[in-house]
Amino acid sequence: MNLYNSFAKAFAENHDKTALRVPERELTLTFSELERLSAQMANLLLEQGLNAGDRVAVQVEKSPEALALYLAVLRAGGVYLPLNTAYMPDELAYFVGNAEPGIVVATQRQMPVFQQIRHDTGCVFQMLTLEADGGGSLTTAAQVHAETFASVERDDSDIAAILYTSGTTGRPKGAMISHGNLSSNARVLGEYWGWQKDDVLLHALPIFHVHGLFVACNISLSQGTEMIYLSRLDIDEMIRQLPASTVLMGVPTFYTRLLADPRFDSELVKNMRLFVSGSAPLLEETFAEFEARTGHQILERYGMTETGMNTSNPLNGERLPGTVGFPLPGTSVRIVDADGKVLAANEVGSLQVKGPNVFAGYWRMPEKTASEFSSDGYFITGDLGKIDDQGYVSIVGREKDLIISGGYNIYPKEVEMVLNEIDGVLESAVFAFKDKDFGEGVAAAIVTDGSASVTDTAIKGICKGRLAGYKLPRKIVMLEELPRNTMGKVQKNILREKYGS
Ligand code: MCA
Ligand code: AMP
Repeated sequence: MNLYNSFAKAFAENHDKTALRVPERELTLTFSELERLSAQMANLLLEQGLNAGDRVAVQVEKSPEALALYLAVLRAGGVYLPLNTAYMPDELAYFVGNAEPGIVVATQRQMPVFQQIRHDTGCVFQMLTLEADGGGSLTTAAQVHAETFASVERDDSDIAAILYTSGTTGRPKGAMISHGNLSSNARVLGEYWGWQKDDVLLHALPIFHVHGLFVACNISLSQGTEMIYLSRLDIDEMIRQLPASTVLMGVPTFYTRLLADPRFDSELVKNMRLFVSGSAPLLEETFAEFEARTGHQILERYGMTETGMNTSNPLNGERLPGTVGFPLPGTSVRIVDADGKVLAANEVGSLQVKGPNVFAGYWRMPEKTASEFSSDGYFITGDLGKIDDQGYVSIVGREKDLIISGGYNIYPKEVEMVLNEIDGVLESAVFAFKDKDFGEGVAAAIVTDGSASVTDTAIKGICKGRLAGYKLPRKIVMLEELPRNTMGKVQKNILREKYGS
């Protein structure tokens, strides 16, 4: 069924309860207000010509209205396509050209960019604006519409959202995520993490990725519980709000930044029930320091855009640092060797998953989809893992060439493609360096033709206009040549060893 219907049930039971508290705007929104606002927006989307299955691309700041828009798209039977606010025009042009949305919602500032994209791609779409303060043509036009809306019928297998993830080829793929994927994952996580009626989630993640939207918001919405909704990670605000919260979800950077603040102590978190970490590896030292400071063990879980959440450390049993816990109920996880043979406990191999959480495939890429599934229907995650004899899963590395910085994924190929186009750059290799704040950062080794104009600053300046901020190389090393093996393949492990710390 339509994912929204599982939220609607919780909304009906919690009509007058606070759904969102937004300290920065001194605003609260009840579940009935959220329902009415999303109904008005859903009516507007239909008036704008949205048909079931049409994509609605959204590049907006985090706001309660942005969350209502997500609900409106679900209710209207559309496909929600959230876009990171950091994406630059070239990146956006690819997503829009590929997904062909019927409607684009963005800030007024971005309108010229989308107008240009409409012109260049020939893609026909309506445009609406939404600002961080909730203003814009979307909310103004929605106001005149009815406050009720009967959700468009959708099956579990119908697509609710497309989220772009990049790839080793540098060409992003749209992961098609179904209503069934999202409702099953939200239900399983709510149960596994012992969600309670009076839980209050402190929400400081962006809502254009799986973690902030499909884990954090979907659980709270389907359980009818309150969110303290911050526009971004602001440690001062978080410290003000922690005493009123019971659950926090974050990437490891959230926890290292909290620990760096002397005000963060056990007294501040005495109301807290659960701290969840994911999207990137949590260092064992962070787990230990956190426990020593607060008495709480961070619960680490593991997921992917294509699969939602796959595994989690237990709520009540032992949370083992350095592991991502057990497969979630209904999800099967296995470790296989290069021939697809299932490996014994503690052996390291390719991690594969199967279950109702696993996505429907890549948008308009049937061959790519087929190549990422085993013949018996397991999704090949590209992560290297092992399962110990108690069943705890650990992620020990990656088969894919991927950098994860502060929870954002960067595929080196995307950055190399931009670097290689710069006049005077002969070749480049992008790799991770260790970063205290973000876990990993983007480094680039560059071979130039010797021109004086190809400086560190010039390269960074050119990249800035072409790539989202978090993808920019922050460390550049100029080399005479790249280290290669006898097959001619660049040895990134050597670059990481020499320049990666
Ligand atoms: C911001 N900057 C970054 C990052 N974020 N650089 C590298 N890595 C980053 N993650 C840069 C900006 O471009 C800017 O550069 C400068 O840092 C300050 O930007 P600002 O926005 O103020 O940064 P911040 O507020 O300190 O943000 C850091 C952050 C944020 C809180 C760690 O990146 C964040 O919220 N990350 C969470 C990402 C996330 O939700 N991932 C889940 C993906 P300049 O100064 O040069 O302009 S879903 C997923 O992975 C799976 C499914 C899963 O398992 O969850
Ligand atoms: P994304 O493409 O943003 O969905 O990122 C998914 C990838 O993030 C996974 O394939 C893993 O490599 C990584 N990841 C997510 N959670 C964890 C975790 N708890 N520990 C280690 N890696 C993780």
